[in-house]
Amino acid sequence: MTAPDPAPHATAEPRSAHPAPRTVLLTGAAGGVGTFLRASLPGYGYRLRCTDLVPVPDDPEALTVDLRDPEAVREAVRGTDAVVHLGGLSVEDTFDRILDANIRGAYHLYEAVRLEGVRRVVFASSSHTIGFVPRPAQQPEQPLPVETPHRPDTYYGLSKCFGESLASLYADKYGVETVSIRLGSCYARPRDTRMLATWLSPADAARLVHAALTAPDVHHSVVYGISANTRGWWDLAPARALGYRPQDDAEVHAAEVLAEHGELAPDSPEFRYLGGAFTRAEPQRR
Ligand code: 15L
Repeated sequence: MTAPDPAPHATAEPRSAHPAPRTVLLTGAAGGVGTFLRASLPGYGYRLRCTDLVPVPDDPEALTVDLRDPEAVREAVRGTDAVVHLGGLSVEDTFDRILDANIRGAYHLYEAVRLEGVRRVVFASSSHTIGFVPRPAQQPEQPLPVETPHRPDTYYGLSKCFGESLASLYADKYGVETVSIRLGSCYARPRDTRMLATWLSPADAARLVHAALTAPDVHHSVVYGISANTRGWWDLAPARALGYRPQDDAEVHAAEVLAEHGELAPDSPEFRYLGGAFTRAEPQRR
C-alpha cells in the first residue's frame, strides 16, 4: 500500500478554526471506491465508521444503514467529525430508485449532518453531472473548468447535480462545508480507452479525499477527481488548491489498454461526450 503523503498544508497554519477530523463516517463503504478508501484512509490517521445497505466485508463493526431511513442515518452520523458520502446507487437506474437512494438519501444525510453539528462532508459527485459536455477532439489548450454548467447524462448524473446543489444550500444556509468530488473512473487500473483520461487511481483517491477532509474554509467547493493523466482534460487546479497532489498517471497503462481496446471510434459516445456510454439513450427501466 502506498504510504500516505504528509498533509500538504500541515505546515501552514490552518485558516479554519476546526481541527482535522478524526472519526469519519464512510457511507457506501462496501462499494468499489468505499473498499479502496477503507484500506487507505486509516493510514492517514482516520478512525472510520463504515456503513452500507449491505454488509461491509471484513468489518464486523460496520453499520447496516438504509439511506431512506432518516433516523438510522442520523444515528450513524452522531459522534463523527466528518462524513465521506459515497452511499447510494453508483450507476443508472429507474428514476424512483435513484430518487430514493441518491436524492432522498442525500437529503437525509445532510439533515443528519446539520442536526448533529458535523461540519465537513466530502460528497461523491460524478463526472456524469456534465456527461453531455462534448469531448474535445484533441487535448484542449485550456482544461475543462469546474464551473462548466450541469449537463447530466442520466438520472444518476442528475442526482449528483442535486447533491452538489444540496451541498451548496447547506453551506450557505447552515455553514456545513462540503467538497464535492466529481469522481472520474476509480478502479485498480483503467478498464478502457476512455479511462486513460478519466482514471483515478485508488491511491490518488485517498490523497484527494484526505485533502478534501483537511483543507480549511472550503465552504462548498467542486473539484474533479482524476489522477494526473497525460490524456486528462479536466482542470485539476481547484483540487490542487485544496492540497491534492496526484502521483499517478493512466498513461503507464496506455499500451496495454490500447492493445486490448484500440483508439476511440469517432462515432462512439465515448469519443463524442465526456460521459461516454452513460449518454446512450436506453429503454425506460421498470
Ligand atoms: C461513475 O460515476 C460511476 O459511478 C462509475 O461506476 C463509473 O462508471 C464512472 O462514473 C465512469 O464514468 O467511469
